[in-house]
Amino acid sequence: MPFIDTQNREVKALTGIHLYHFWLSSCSQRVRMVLDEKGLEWTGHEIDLEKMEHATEEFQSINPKGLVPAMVVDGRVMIESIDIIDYLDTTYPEPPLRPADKDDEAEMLKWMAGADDAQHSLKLLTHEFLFKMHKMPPEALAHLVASHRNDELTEFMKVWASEDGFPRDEIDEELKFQHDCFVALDGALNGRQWLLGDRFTLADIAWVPNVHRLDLMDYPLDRHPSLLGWYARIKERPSYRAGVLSSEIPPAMEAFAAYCEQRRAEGTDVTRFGPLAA
Ligand SMILES: N[C@@H](CCC(=O)N[C@@H](CS)C(=O)NCC(=O)O)C(=O)O
Repeated sequence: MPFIDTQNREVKALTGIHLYHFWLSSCSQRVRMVLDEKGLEWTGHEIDLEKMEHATEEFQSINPKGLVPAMVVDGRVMIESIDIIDYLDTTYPEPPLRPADKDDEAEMLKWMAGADDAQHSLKLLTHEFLFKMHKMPPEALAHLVASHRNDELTEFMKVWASEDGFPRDEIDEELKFQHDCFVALDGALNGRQWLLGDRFTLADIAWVPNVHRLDLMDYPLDRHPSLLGWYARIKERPSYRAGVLSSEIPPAMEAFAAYCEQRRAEGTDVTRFGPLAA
């Protein structure tokens, strides 16, 4: 299993399952859902990305990439949400969140890798269509650049915080990427309850935070009816409530909705970009 080394003595001394996470992080949401599906006891450590707690020396000594989530099991650190949920399902097999058939399991792993590949696109669209209402102040950017060692993240933030923000063609491209993913998901879900058929699996859990995020941006999910039906079924699951909804902060959700409304009025909402504009 892909545990990584840490020199953090306090973390090495932890017992049980500990999750370093953030309420809005899609990668944290999928881990919280699996923990709930499995009925596991865990201790949460909130890493507030808005307050840049992921840029502290302490957090970077746990996850050298400075990203959430990071899970610690009996003093051993694991990062990467897809690896974490796979580990949880193999280590705590009841109830199973994978198909019994090996070919189906390979298909499930492909869907999970696809959800992970969509992370950059999801991040860019989130910053454009939800977070842009609060432009990052120069001093906050300077602090992040000075203290965070993940160059990919700091370069991304520099473009986002710049006067021009993300170039239009990049936004178009990332929306096309998400749209193509949704077309593929919609096709796979046609006539099926879950991505792998009758059994709810890690593939469904890997994807639902991404769909939820696009939903927050007011993406017209009704263009993908089978995906929309699947999303409605997942929303009924207690693990969705526990892993996604229960940690949402109402004023933040209202602010996102108001910003989407503002962009709709300005004619700059998601439906004006990429394939959605066609
Ligand atoms: N592939 C990683 C991606 C982790 C990641 O990108 N986490 C995001 C939240 S979902 C993060 O920490 N972002 C920091 C930031 O946006 O400043 C995983 O699946 O765990």
